[in-house]
Amino acid sequence: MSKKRDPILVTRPLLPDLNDLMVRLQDVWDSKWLSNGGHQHNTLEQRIRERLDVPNVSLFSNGTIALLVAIQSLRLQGEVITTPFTFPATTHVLWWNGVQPVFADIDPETMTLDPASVERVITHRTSGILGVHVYGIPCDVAALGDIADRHGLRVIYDAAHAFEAEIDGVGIGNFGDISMFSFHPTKLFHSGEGGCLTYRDPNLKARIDLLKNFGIRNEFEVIMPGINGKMNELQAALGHLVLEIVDEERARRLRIRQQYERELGDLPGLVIPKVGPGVKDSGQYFVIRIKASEFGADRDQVYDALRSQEIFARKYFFPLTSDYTCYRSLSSARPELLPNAHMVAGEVLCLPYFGELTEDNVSEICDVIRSLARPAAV
Ligand code: T4K
Repeated sequence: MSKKRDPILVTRPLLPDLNDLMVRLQDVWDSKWLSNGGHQHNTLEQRIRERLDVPNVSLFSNGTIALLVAIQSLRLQGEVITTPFTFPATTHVLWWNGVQPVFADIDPETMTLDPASVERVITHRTSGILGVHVYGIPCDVAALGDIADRHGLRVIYDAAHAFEAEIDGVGIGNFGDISMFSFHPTKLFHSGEGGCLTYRDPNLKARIDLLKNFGIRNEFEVIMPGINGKMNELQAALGHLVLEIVDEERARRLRIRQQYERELGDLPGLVIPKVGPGVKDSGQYFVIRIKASEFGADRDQVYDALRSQEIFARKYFFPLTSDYTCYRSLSSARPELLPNAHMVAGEVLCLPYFGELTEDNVSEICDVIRSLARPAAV
């Protein structure tokens, strides 16, 4: 009897050889230096700066704290315009900074902030725009930059999904005032937990690095109300090793993407979003959109059918953050103001996407999905 396969999860972390990690950890042990800007941290920061092709980087213990510090470092106040189609962290960091999130709608194709919708909700209290390059699909950085210039606003990008994405050959971390990348284990590049900020203004480096270390200038001076956001040496040691195998993993994922596209691309009502011309795909997610009336089943039915076969796709990002109990009383959270975001959140499904998936795994996933499509399309 053939052995039952393991459940298929949406992702699995990229793991380097454990022996290589032991070698790095031996160095950490010998140094007796575990955090607060050690050798592993400092050298990883330099390597990430080169890989992302950005002028300045600060590493963090996770992406959420990094984003929290980004908002604090620019002293954003009042209201910040943001997308509801995201992970909770994006909206929560505004609240933790005492800033009111103001939701704008998304573009129905790119699923990122719609610049026209952003412009409509600007008030005299608006201090910034917080966009998300969701699934590594870039925001309309030119239009958002233009709006920011005309209204004197700062722009922060949540680039949690966009490690090494590029727009026309330019690293995506170069747009806006600050960008945040997440290095959580569910991310293509990770350091166990971790994240970073990238920014063009070199003057921000000192402030950001103080903010992530309690605002401590020296033994006797604390000059601002900072927090503890430091990446430690164990995280950084792992990050060094994962960085070496990211390219191979991305190549494996892009092959898996091609197989998905071959096996699902002809189904009416099943849309496979793409990053757009001139954009380098980060390889973070493989997402489909189910247009129920054309496809013959809705997204939830597809999710449930996969689940019944122990295939755990995820509905990233449903529900919208504007629908959370803590935000839904905000006037900008009214569903009638966010029609595209509601439509998209009801259609998206992230399929399993990581290099260890076999061709048979992908075919099995596609067969389940095809079995739900309207008979004429099969
Ligand atoms: N902004 C955006 C747009 C984000 O998407 C995120 C994080 C952030 C900000 C915040 O960045 P961080 O502070 O996290 O650096 C996961 C991740 O925890 C989260 O980092 C990520 N976005 C989000 C999209 O996905 P959950 O709640 O879905 O995680 P969980 O535990 O359900 O895991 C997802 C799958 O990964 C499971 O099928 C199991 C698998 N997995 C997970 C872990 C942690 C593993 O195989 N191994 C593991 O170690 O949030």
